Amino acid sequence: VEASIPEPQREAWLKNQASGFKGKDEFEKEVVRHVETTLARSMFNCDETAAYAATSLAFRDRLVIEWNRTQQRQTFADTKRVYYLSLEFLMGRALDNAMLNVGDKEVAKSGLSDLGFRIEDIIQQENDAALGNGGLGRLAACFLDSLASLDYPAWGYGLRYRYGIFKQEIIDGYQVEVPDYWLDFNPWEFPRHDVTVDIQFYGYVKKTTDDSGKVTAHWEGGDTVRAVAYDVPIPGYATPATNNLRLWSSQAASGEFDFQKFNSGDYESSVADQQRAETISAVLYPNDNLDRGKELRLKQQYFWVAASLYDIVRRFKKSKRPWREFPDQVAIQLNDTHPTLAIVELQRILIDLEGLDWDDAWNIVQQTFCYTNHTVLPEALEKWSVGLVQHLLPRHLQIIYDINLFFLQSVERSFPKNREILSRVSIIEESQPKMVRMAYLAIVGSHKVNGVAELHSDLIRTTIFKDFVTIFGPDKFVNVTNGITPRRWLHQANPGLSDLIATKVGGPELFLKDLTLLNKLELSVNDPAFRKAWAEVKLANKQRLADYIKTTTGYTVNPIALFDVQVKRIHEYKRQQLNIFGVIYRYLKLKAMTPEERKKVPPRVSIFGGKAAPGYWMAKQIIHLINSVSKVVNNDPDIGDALKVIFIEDYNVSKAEIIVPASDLSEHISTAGTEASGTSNMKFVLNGGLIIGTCDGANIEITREIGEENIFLFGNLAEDVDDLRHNHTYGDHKTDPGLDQVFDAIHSGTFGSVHDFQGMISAVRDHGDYYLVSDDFHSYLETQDLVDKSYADQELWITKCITSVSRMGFFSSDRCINEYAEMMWNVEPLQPETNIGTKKGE
Ligand code: CR6
Repeated sequence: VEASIPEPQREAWLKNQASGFKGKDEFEKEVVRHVETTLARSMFNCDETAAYAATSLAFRDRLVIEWNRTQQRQTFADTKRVYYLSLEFLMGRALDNAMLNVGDKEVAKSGLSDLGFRIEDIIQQENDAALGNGGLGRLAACFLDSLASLDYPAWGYGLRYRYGIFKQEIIDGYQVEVPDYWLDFNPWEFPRHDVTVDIQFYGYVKKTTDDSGKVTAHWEGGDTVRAVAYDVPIPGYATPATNNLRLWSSQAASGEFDFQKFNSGDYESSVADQQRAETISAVLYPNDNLDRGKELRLKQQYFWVAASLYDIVRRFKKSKRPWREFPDQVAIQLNDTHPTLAIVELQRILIDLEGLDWDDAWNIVQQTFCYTNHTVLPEALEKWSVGLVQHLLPRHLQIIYDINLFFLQSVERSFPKNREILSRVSIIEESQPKMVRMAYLAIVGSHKVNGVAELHSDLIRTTIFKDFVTIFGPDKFVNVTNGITPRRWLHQANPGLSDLIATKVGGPELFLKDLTLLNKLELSVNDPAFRKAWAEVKLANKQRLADYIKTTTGYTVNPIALFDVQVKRIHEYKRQQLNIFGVIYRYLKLKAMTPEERKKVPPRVSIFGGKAAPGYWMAKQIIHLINSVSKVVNNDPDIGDALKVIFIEDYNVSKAEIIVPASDLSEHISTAGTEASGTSNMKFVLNGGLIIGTCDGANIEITREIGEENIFLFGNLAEDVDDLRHNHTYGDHKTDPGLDQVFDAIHSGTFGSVHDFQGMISAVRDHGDYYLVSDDFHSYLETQDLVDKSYADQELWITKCITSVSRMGFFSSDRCINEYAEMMWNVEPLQPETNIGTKKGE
């Protein structure tokens, strides 16, 4: 706005403004231009990497124009914006998504073919942007897609990790972690060397009193690290709207090195300072649903939160509005408790730097923030030691104590003589050492708190946050069931199915923008041609996965077999151990059969994939067992096609795009009450696969939508879990006899040294079976038998699949984002037609 071109010269700009490709020729011209000029290559040395680079740059040019226009439009319209603060954005690849959202994939396909390349190979060249662990990070990515597709003025804020989630290699059956250096060439980011914020750490607090007696705190001394913005355009689908994801990178505040140290010969320490600063955004912590309390992690959190808030506040201040209007212009969503310090930082800015009274400031803070809780697992609830916060952020600790004091005083007024409740809800846990409970701070500083599926939202209201419901009333706690973007998870991952659906519901631009239109499919459920085409699409997807398995593992799997898939982070609560124990049981049964009997058994391929946190010993044991079973079963000549066990290495977003469309059955079998929502369950059903699952997370709402007859539910209910656990410890609990057989086989060395798997067995037999594997084992096996019988009736199976897909409209992340917008953020879309970008003088 400041460097606006004067009116008389704008003519020249408008005349020369770039727009989209006008057909294939222009696309080709752009690719060749980028190869020859940007990359300085030619047709004599243009490999697939170069072709990927040039294609991406050609598309990027298009995105950038709409991106700039969108930002201008939002600035001029001066409406409320949403800021989605997330430490994780598991974006996957960008090129395919850009082509589809912009709508020129066909142009690119034939253009690339003219130039001598296959579009599939070009797409494969891109590294995944894997800046997340699992569901939470992918949810953030789906939300960005929906926010842009629905024209909401929204920004994402995150960290630009130099290393994303590690790459997993399987060596001798064990997980080995390899660093993911993904940035060698990333055309999708724009460094903004002019957008920097200096972030302070450590130091001390000084208080001054002015003539009127007003006390002001000053945070002084300590270290400074510079945050540099990197912007990533987020194109909406079938709209020109292109939002911004701003990722912060850390660097030394003093420039490249400390020249004084350098000149005085202390070269090493000047480089060390620089490296220390860069460490902050160097690596994503690889833990899913686990809080480790490491100092560097807290530094990451404050670095990112402080830079983002500075940016948001700077943007607001340009509007010259009074502070009380801040919540009318700004909604900030906290994705889990990771950004909770933003609450404290905004309060600090308002009282220490802007001079507002505590109460006025706090009112603004509460009206600005909303918090999403993603777990009830105690080991995942963030706590920071008071000592660490004091050391790193001395002023913030004081503010946290004040927030807590005023909060507890208000609780005391409402619940006099109730000492118990005060200690239960205190933001400071009076333990040794004292801890700051981040979830409580997030609740107190927000005006809405949401869970991510109905069961989960009920659980947080009645268990971990029960007292807060009593204090604030029930309206503060809402449910927004998670969703997924159908653009990536149907259209991009499964073009065959998307095209087939389009023939029945009227074009992708319709149902990909309103997924409830899928319900029209139900009219075609008995149409023989449609059913046949449906089955062909599934088979082709299975063939594609079979080919992938062949090239990556060497094993041949039969695409006619039932593909039974469990891909997700490896976790005891997700119970991959239940699955692999079930597989072993099946194997033992097959071994006991005659060859004739075996021939009648419906063939199955059990497919696993997922990463274990590097320090999670039990999860690594599970991976090792799966791989050991795989080796034995797949090489057993008695078994043949009846059973194959596959572990797919390095599961990530791009692999999910191959795996999900190929599944017949997917497993979502967490101990009831532990999986907050799950989102891959939605992806699998949307792609025409059925689910075997527990009554947990979003499985319950999937059942409500698609009908009980279309899902294979089993196992104990969340409400019974506590009693069952109690019984393990105090009752006479016996391991399930089927499971005993499995353990005996492991003990006898069938899958290698028992020693390697003893921990998994002991967890069930000797340590209280916390995840109820034994309690659910029988019901799991019975339900798997039912699956076999159902799959044998292919006609009925296909009916179930088509019916389920037709009823999945609810699970679009568009529905989800509209719910957030209405219930929590109070923001409206800004339609591109209201382009007032030519307003004079601005
Ligand atoms: N691990 C939940 O466990 C949920 C996602 C997104 C998780 C999972 O059930 O679908 O969040 N929780 O809401 C956390 O990361 C804390 C996850 O991905």
